[in-house]
Amino acid sequence: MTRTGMHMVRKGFSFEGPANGVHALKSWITPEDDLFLVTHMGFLNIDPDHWHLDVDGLVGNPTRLRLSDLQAMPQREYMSFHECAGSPLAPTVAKRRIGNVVWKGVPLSLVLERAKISTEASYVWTSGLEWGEYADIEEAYQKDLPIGKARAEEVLLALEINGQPLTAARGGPVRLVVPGWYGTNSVKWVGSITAANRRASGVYTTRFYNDPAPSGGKPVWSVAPESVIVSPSPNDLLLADVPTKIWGWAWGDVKISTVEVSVDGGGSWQRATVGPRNDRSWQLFELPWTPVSGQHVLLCRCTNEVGEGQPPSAARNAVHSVQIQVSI
Ligand SMILES: Nc1nc2c(c(=O)[nH]1)N[C@H]1C(S)=C(S)[C@@H](COP(=O)(O)O)O[C@H]1N2
Ligand SMILES: [Mo]
Repeated sequence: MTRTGMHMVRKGFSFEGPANGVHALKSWITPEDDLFLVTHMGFLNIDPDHWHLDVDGLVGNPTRLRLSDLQAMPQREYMSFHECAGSPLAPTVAKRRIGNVVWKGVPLSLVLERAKISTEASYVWTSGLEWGEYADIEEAYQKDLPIGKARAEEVLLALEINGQPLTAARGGPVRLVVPGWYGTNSVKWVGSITAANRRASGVYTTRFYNDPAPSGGKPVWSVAPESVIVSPSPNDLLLADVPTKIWGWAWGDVKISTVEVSVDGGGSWQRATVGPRNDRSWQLFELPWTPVSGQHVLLCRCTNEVGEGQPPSAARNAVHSVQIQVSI
């Protein structure tokens, strides 16, 4: 299938990220080159002149917006961590696909108002324009948001990342971004928005990205507290009795209040200092450390302001560990 002004490249699922994983993430704002990329069906290239967005469903004023229409609307910047939940086929495996970026775009709420969204709408569905197969299923990448989140000030139809226009691989010319929620919700190559009074019924909202829960599936929405050790990395040469620092990033939909670090494989824990948060950015944590020689397993774990922490294992936000060799 082809559509005017659009073509698919590198078909099929793909993931790209920095070669040394989280240890590459040394700056507060993650440069594009170090920010992971994920796509289920392949990458879509869209001619910006052909791009448009249809807003329909439970709206008083069905609307078609072109790129120039969005560019003429008020825009805002929002800093946020950006995290992939990992494979929907292996939801308890921690993948640590994370970065911290500044998005810029038109608040989704303004577009919903312009289309005169009905008071009966309780969900907003968004669809990507790409096509292809994932897990042997050929279906549009459609996601949904409950109306409260869809109207939240941080949810944007983004045109830029870190001050640059979105590239095709990043979902340009326009993608949805849902700060605080897992990356799966931030629909790339967005082409339609539908206001509805129920959840979307496609595979990406019913079968994939639902965690097992006693009441049925729990949608993969709000990001659970998580933290990673950036430094030291397993490749670093550390010397005994030389003071160093263990540091990394902690994040979650809810602000992180404490981070603890263990230098003995979880036997004992020490409080690290935790830095501020800007919008929904990640937060820096640090702990001074003067190691003794030998093998060490370093761990970090965080707690958010409502008291939620990280499970030790078997979860996408399980505690992160790093093995370090310290020489005499
Ligand atoms: N249209 C579309 N949007 C999508 C996806 C996709 O396959 N198609 N993948 C989602 C997933 S799982 C993630 S983690 C993020 C990745 O965004 P990034 O590649 O900019 O990091 O996009 C989300 N949006
Ligand atoms: Mo993802």
